[in-house]
Amino acid sequence: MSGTHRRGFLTRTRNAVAALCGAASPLGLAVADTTKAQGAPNSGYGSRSRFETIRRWITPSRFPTSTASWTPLGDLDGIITPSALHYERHHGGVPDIDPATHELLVHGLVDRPLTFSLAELRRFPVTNRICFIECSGNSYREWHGPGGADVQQTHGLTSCSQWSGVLLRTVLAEAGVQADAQWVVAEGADGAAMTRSIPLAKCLDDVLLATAQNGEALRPEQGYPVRLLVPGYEGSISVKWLRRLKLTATPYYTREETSKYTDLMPDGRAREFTFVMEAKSVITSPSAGQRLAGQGFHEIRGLAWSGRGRITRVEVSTDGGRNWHEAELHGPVLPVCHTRFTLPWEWRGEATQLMSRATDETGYRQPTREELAAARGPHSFYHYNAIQRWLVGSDGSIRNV
Ligand SMILES: Nc1nc2c(c(=O)[nH]1)N[C@H]1C(S)=C(S)[C@@H](COP(=O)(O)O)O[C@H]1N2
Ligand SMILES: [Mo]
Repeated sequence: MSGTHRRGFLTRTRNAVAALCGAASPLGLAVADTTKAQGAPNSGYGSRSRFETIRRWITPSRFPTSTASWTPLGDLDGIITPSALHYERHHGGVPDIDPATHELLVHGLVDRPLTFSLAELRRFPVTNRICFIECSGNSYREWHGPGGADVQQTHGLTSCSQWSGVLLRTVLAEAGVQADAQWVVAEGADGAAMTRSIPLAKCLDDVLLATAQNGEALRPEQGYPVRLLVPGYEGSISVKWLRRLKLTATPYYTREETSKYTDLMPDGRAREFTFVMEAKSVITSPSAGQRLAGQGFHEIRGLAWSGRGRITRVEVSTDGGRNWHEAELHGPVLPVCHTRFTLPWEWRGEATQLMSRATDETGYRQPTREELAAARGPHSFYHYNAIQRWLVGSDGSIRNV
């Protein structure tokens, strides 16, 4: 008996050695099984399995260079968005920029106007930061009732990456900021020449000139070869394909901060420069468009984030908001970063509603749709961060309500 066992073990060991060493094993143990097909050879740059098909959903538009594509949040784990699935928002398409000739101009109210090549930018000390970017238009359809068919279409204009680059304050110090400078006007090198004004204080705090995303050079869609990363502010401020920074005494009131990216209030006045993305959360699974496989145990999984800092608490309701349970936050819990939460749930086949609400370190708690609508009125488009409800049917189907 024990002999058989040992022979079994040895055979397995021999097979393992053969698998590792191939036919020409120096130990002489292995005889390669030449009837088995060899796998694919090594590759210089990886790709996903051909069986994996999840994709960004692209908003149908007559203007394919001025639309958005959405991160499939319901199909992803963890907090890092794969670069190939980072959401995209372009106002004039993706430019094709040669980093060897690209330059960044810093001028205006500075002692020394300067231009920087990419090679020069890369000589500065590097800062790495895991941080989300969210378009202020994320969830815009939800202002007027359930809009998106699934969590990708309701919440997919937020993505989270590790960004690397030089702190803007380091580069500004090289140019010498003059005393009357209060704003920095940033301009992109794309067809839209996207231009936004940013308070100087923020630029001297934590704004990055990002050249890398998740360890490698930025994707062209994310602003290659250099973009602004303005942590916690609405995505449009993080100007991609950055070519110019002008220091000024006042904001520029560009098209993107007058006709766009302002919020019309009930009294007819518009909120402008509404930079910060307030705390928000969503259950990514089970979520609209998915179906519960059966009664019994399900893990509720979701994401929470806040432009003001860390998420301190996420509560989940599995009965339409009557009772709330403390969800578990999975580390790392970083400021201005997607944060994973989970809650175990036993489904007994009842029709119900799933909801989550986030609180951040300032004490701010995500509002209900009714609270948000009361505060902002009926004309809002941007900055929708209300609690999301998923309706679970007794057949296990899930819909946005
Ligand atoms: N130059 C330039 N920068 C830009 C844009 C643009 O169209 N051109 N879009 C902005 C908007 S509206 C958002 S939400 C973010 C999107 O960044 P992403 O495409 O990397 O997700 O980039 C911002 N920066
Ligand atoms: Mo945006």
